[in-house]
Amino acid sequence: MQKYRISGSGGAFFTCFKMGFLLLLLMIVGAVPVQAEQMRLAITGKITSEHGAIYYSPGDLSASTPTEIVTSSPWTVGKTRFRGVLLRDILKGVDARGTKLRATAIDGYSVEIPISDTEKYDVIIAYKMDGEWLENEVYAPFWIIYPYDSDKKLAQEKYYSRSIWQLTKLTVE
Ligand SMILES: Nc1nc2c(c(=O)[nH]1)N[C@H]1C(S)=C(S)[C@@H](COP(=O)(O)O)O[C@H]1N2
Ligand SMILES: [Mo]
Repeated sequence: MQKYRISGSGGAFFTCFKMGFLLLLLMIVGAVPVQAEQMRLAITGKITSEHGAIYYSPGDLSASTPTEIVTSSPWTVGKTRFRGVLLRDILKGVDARGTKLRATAIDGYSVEIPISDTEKYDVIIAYKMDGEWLENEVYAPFWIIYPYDSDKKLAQEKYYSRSIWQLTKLTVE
């Protein structure tokens, strides 16, 4: 009867262990670029860009002049401090020539935003909330915020529905 080769099976065990470790490492390394890719805002459509789109990470936007909106909202308790960049300034920066924006989020949600909103109100693309970067898998990377408390008209469904979180794409139309 053949005996089990203890050292052999031990070797197999360690090979398996090492392979598992390698696989785990590959999964982690592989996941990073995918996430980083998702964590950007692409602006496309009627803009001036050599490559058809302009990309901004939260870090990129935080280098621009910030605007803060302290407001209550349907999603937060009490007053929340949102920090971001004025949407009208971002549109000016990409030389947007259109009348509306098609905004799209990671979760598949999509909504149309008239560009006139950005002229009437200080709408921001927020990247921080109460001093913290927007949390991954909840609102990150960006969230369109209106100053809801500043005008009674803004505290309604029409503007809440335009307050798209997990925003990753704006198409100027
Ligand atoms: N990414 C994303 N943003 C979104 C939504 C959504 O499902 N996904 N819902 C929108 C709608 S329709 C409204 S009215 C408000 C409020 O959504 P809630 O009532 O589900 O919080 O968020 C808006 N922003
Ligand atoms: Mo809604």
